[in-house]
Amino acid sequence: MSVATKEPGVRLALDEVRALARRVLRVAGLAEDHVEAVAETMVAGERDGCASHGIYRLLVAANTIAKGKVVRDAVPILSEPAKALARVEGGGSFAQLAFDIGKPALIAKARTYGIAALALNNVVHFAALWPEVEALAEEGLVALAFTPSHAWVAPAGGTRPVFGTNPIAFGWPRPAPAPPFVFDFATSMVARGEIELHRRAGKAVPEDWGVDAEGCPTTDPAAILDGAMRTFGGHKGSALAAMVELIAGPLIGDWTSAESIAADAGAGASPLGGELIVAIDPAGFLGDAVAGHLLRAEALFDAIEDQGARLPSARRYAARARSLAEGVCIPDKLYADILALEASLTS
Ligand code: NDP
Ligand code: PYC
Repeated sequence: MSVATKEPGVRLALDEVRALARRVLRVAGLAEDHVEAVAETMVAGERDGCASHGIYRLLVAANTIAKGKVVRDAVPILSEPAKALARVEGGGSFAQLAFDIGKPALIAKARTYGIAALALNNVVHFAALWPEVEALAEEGLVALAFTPSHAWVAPAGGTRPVFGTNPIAFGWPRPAPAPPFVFDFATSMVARGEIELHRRAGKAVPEDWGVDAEGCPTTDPAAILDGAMRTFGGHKGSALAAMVELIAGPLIGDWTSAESIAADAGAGASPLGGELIVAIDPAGFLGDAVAGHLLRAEALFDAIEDQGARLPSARRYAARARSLAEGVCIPDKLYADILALEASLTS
């Protein structure tokens, strides 16, 4: 669905993308440990062809920093609310370093207890969730991740924003050499970042993506950004969006999307709140029989692919292979905007 990849652009090696991201985040004033963690998530997005959560997010993160809506040097604090639970208090920082700090504890607890959960609290979230569930699946764990955002999305049957774009991500470990089975999608028709990219490119969007401020269907991305997005799958996506609000909001003592956007007070910064990540060790139920049962899962994947359908993340893994070999193409306008941002922050 990306619009940006079809535009004329500048080809960069991934190391050049990484260097650019680090430079901009540094001059924006982010502490070095956050610079590295945040840059990696943007490089991963760009590498995997996820334009709405790739290097474009430099503009979003820099705006959030400039608006004073992220703590640039917060030290995330890890704690253990219960044996199988870990929590990282992010202190208002971006979520990436908080996840990096909580991940080892989550993995260890899942291996000890069979199932464990990690809450990230008080973190600013602008990123995709697949890097996190993929990393856990690479450790042999089944993983789920959820986060609310800002209230931009109307419930099915309504026209006023209540929910965030509230992504749900899932990761399943597969025998080598297959990469993990991963899906990660917003519970809105598309991520908001995709609508922002259409607005930047001056392109209309499908009519079912959202409504304008009067509640009328529109194909104008700017009107939807001022109005309300729609959930995917009608009442089903709406219920899933509500679930994400609940389990990654009140359940972990953190904000709903409505509370996050109220605190933003029109600044246009990225959402502040929580994230819930659940990890399950297949050996908890299966013991020594894990390998046999994981092979049965392979039959399911074969049955999908054998009829010409593709697995979620297949496009992403193919993009990754291409990017590792050839680098990535950054749209001219985006590249110019990032360089202009860097220059403005440096002067
Ligand atoms: P998409 O609709 O682009 O894709 C969602 C998922 O569906 C991906 O796993 C994708 O795999 C898979 N998929 C797409 N088409 C097919 C197909 N034809 N067959 C099988 N699988 C398919 O995602 P969204 O726009 O909903 O979300 C994009 C990103 O935005 C997500 O990574 C999400 O985490 C992020 N986001 C983050 C938020 C936050 O608050 N932090 C809020 C909302 C979204 P593939 O990648 O291989 O195409
Ligand atoms: O694209 O909807 C989105 C989004 C919200 C926060 C991060 N990405």
